[in-house]
Amino acid sequence: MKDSSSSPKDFGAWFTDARLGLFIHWGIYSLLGRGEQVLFREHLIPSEYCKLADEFTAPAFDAHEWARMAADAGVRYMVLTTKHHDGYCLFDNPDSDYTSTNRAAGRDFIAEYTEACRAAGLRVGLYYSLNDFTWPVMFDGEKRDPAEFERLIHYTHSSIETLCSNYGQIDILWFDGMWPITAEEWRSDEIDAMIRRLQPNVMINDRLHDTPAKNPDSPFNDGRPGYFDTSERRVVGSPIGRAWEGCDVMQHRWWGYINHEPHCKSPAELIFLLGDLAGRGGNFMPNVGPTADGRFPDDVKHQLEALGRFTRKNGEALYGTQGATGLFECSTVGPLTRRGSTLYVWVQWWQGDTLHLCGLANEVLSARVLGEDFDVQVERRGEHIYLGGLPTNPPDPICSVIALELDGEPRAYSWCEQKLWGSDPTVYADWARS
Ligand code: JFZ
Repeated sequence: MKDSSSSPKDFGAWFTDARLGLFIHWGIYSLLGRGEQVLFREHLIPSEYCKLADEFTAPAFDAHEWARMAADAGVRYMVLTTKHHDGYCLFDNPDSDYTSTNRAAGRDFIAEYTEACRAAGLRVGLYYSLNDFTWPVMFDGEKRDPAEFERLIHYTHSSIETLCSNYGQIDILWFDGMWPITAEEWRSDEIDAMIRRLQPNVMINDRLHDTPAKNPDSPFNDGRPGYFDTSERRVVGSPIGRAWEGCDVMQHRWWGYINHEPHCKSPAELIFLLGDLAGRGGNFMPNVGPTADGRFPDDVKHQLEALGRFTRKNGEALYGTQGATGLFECSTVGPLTRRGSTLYVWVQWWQGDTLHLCGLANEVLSARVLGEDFDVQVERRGEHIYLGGLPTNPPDPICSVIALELDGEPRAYSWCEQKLWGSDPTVYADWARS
């Protein structure tokens, strides 16, 4: 896939165009079925926990099957854990023997994963946790043992250099686990410079560097392209023009495999999250916690199949669009995305044979329901637009998208340009007197 970041203005354009990724948390913790943080939260004995590496053989792991299911779901990039907080490496790390190549599995899972992503036309993302529970000095702090602390920092730099050198083009580096060490102690700016030397076009998330408040001068915070914000399990949008991504679990709480998960997100919840994020100009990256033997749980397969049905029918309203929900917040039917003079209305709450919109100042030249072939009548009465000729019941049980071809870029009436319940209540006074 040609990299579109040939010039600074295009840097990372593929990322915001992609809109849908897939996060995968997989490791020896999957054997226990109690999530990815079980070692730390259940205070297991690390020297005992590490022996799981001699049971983790993943006989059913097939990276091409993972990539196929993701691509069929309409996913454009994947991010797989290369090492989580527990320190187990899913790649051939010459600085550690606690790896999938040196222990029972005897395989370089990251090599297989990156090759399968590219074969499926997916962008390659790698998650790396800076902190590592196999290094007690992480908790002691530098003062207790400066030499050991420096060895941890060197190990971290060297491991990231291995990932950036030995696995071809990497499109996303998703860092995590800065706590309890600071970006200055990790020497994050040196890590950044090394990454940019080896992978100049990679997108780096917001957990390698300090926040703008802590360090306004860091590469991440000076507005240069190649970075994105991560909003986790809550939708906190970033300023227009800043790449950002909301990630969330497809099950209920944990990112790693759970033996008995009574509440997996429904297809509707996932599609509503996708629309909410896309409508705000963000990406959505739902997460899978595969079983220890390497399979996606059946619930996840059903969720991915539902995402695939939706993206095949409505991809035009998702990929390469900009958020438009904030354009005029009086839409009661669902989020909005836009591309040029086309406005996409993601109708989550169907209104019947006529749909009413208010606040859009454009002339609507035509309207169509994506994936359907019936005609939609358009009528304007003052500030109100009525789309008629629709079926009484929604064409899609979860979300039906209506594309409005406009006389130009979508624009709102002045009274609804501000945020709803906005700063100037007088804009509503004439309406209240009508
Ligand atoms: C971290 C990990 O601890 C977790 O296991 C998982 O890998 C997740 C993707 O990342 O958890 C976080 C990190 C940051 C926030 C919340 C959970 N945060 O900033 O709100």
